[in-house]
Amino acid sequence: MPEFNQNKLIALCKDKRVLLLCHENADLDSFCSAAIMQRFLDKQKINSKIAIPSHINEQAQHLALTEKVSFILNPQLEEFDVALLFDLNGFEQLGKLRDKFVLRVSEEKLDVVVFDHHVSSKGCISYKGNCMLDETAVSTTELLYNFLDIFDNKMSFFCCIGILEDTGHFLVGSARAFSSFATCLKSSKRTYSDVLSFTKHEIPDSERIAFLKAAGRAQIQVINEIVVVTSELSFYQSAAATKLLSFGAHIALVAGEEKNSLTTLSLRAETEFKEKHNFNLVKDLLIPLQKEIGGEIGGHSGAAQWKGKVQAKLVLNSSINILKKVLR
Ligand SMILES: [Mn+2]
Repeated sequence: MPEFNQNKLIALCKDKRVLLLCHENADLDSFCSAAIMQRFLDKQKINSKIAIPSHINEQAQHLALTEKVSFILNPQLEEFDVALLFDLNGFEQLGKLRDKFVLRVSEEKLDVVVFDHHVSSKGCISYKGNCMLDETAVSTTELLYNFLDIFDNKMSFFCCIGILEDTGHFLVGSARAFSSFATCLKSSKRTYSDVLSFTKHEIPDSERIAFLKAAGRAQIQVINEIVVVTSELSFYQSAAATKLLSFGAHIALVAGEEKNSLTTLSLRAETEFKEKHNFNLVKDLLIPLQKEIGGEIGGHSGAAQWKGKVQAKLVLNSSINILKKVLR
């Protein structure tokens, strides 16, 4: 991969129409990353627009309103020369924008730079190889903190929010992540409770009921002393998988079919188990699963997702069969 750095980024964006694009259903990490980049580019006298394909999640929207960061929905791609992508490295996460985006890129009318911290088997999706991918960063905001050499108060505050959100309030972490967080919190001139207030998650009743249903439907398998739980839900698969870990599973798999018979499988692996067994949900389970039944995959070693048009039961069966081989 050719080396990409801050100077190349500035040269690429200078006097261009720059789009800062979050993934569909933009979350705090993706949105805060775009906001950090906008402030950095402002200081270089480069104008940019933050955009989201069609939906922003509740927490990111709250942050946008409170911190007065404006954004647009469904951007017109013809109006931009450069697109910087945050927290994604796959066109499938662009929602409705995907086809037009792929077209503009293939016609070489849109230069793309990717900033992402997810585990990826894709390499770089930018045709010029302009990618900043670091799967050791706990959030895309932390990746930007390492990448950019100018970081003001507000950028530091946004960095903290991305780190706290994507580590699930430090359920996962690294010495570097704690250090980045501490440094950024200090330079943000804000308090820890300010950061916490943006990452709070109110649980709606529908989600509470979904958790209880997931627990009720749980199927427990012990593979070589490793507790694997599977369950089925049409919504809230990822939150339910996290809950099943807290009930005692080492690995939790929750699958469900939504409309258009599209199935989502959310996977979680407990940190201690993962480290002891050097286990990685993407490399050890999702990549073999994709080879077997297709679909689209993404995520990290301890939290990942599969999407495709295969029945939930079949997806769970295939996953268990792969785990039986891997965990021996
Ligand atoms: Mn992220």
